[in-house]
Amino acid sequence: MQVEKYKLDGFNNDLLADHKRRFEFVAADVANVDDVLQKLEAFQIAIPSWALGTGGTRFGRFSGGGEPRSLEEKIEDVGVLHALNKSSGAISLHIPWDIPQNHQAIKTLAAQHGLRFDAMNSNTFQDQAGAPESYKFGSLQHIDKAVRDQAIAHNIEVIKQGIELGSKSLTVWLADGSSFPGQLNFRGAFERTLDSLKQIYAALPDDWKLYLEYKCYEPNFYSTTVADWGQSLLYVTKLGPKAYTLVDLGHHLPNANIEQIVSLLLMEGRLAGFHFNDSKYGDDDLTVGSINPYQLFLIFNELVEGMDARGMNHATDLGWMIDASHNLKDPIEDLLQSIQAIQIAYAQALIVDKEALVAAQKVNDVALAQEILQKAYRTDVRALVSEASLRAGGAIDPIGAYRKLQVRENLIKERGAKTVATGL
Ligand code: LRH
Ligand code: MN
Ligand code: MN
Repeated sequence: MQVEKYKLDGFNNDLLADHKRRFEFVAADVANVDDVLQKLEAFQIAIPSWALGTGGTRFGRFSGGGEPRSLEEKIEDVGVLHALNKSSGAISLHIPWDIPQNHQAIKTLAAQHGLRFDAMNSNTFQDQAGAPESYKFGSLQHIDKAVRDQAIAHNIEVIKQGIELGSKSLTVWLADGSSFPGQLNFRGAFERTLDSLKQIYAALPDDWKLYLEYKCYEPNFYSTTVADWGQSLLYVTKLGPKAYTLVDLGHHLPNANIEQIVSLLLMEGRLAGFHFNDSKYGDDDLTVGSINPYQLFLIFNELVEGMDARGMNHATDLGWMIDASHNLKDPIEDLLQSIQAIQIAYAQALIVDKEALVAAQKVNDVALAQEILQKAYRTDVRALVSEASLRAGGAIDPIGAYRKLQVRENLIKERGAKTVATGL
């Protein structure tokens, strides 16, 4: 399934007059509009291969039709997303949910869709068929060296797969921990995990990064061996300059001040990047911006401020990825909504009057500082996001185009109504 350009152009033409009116209205109020548009165009967010099928819960999974049945079809789906919004130019693979058979062919297919391979994700939280050792009591932390060695070898294998595909980073997320007091010696678990991570780190090519993702709980319910940003930072500092802390928005205890965490990790030069999603209760993996868009804006406000302070390139110096998958929605529509929410928050952060904010902070004008942030947050920047997409060759309204062009209907025709994507 390809999004045909002439059909997309036709769709855009119908919306153009209305879009122009809305764009000019907001652009009149934005001093740095060209800069904002350029930055929005450059900003690409990777799509995880596991989000292209309908997500499930442990109580069931209700498959949608036309789900991708192979890695090739997942790449095609990300190609559809990217054709529609020109902002999804990368795919992130989870090994062994995705096992590339012919790396060159997979690379060529991705390139045909304008995609590159983002971070590779290893998986030592599920037992694999035929594997001699079990991860029931952990992987890199395991008391038994044979289990640790198997998990280390798996991570090194994932790096090798990534090298073949042109990826430049490995994301390690560990389910390791304990579910009952007394089960684990915390210090022992930390030391063994660090030792295992050191062996993986030693196999990283020079131009690669290791992203260590933290999560406060689940699947373990008493302790997690990389539970929060402090613990991740401790590991990565001990590992070396190629190791960074990855922030998944759903991996914090309720009400955590994620924007402050982001600011300090950036300050230390240890922020790897993000797994974007939203949540109300736990690691809900809901559509980005669907529950707390103000928090997302505040995070982007810290990102823009902190990256500019360090002279970083917004588009390329951190890893940007979605980690959401849903049970009820069409996965492609869900991802289009997530990308748009990220772009909105980013655009709003770009239009914050930074000089005025610094001046307000200097004189402790608390009310004014809040006004300055909220002025940006309350600006309807959707026409800026649409304009960036249009200029890059995408749709003014990606979800509208997806529906009008009947993409899902076509995918069902091609793949069948009862397909089940591989993955979580
Ligand atoms: C863990 C996690 C991690 C995994 C993904 C499937 O909750 O966020 O990033 O790789 O989910
Ligand atoms: Mn994640
Ligand atoms: Mn998660």
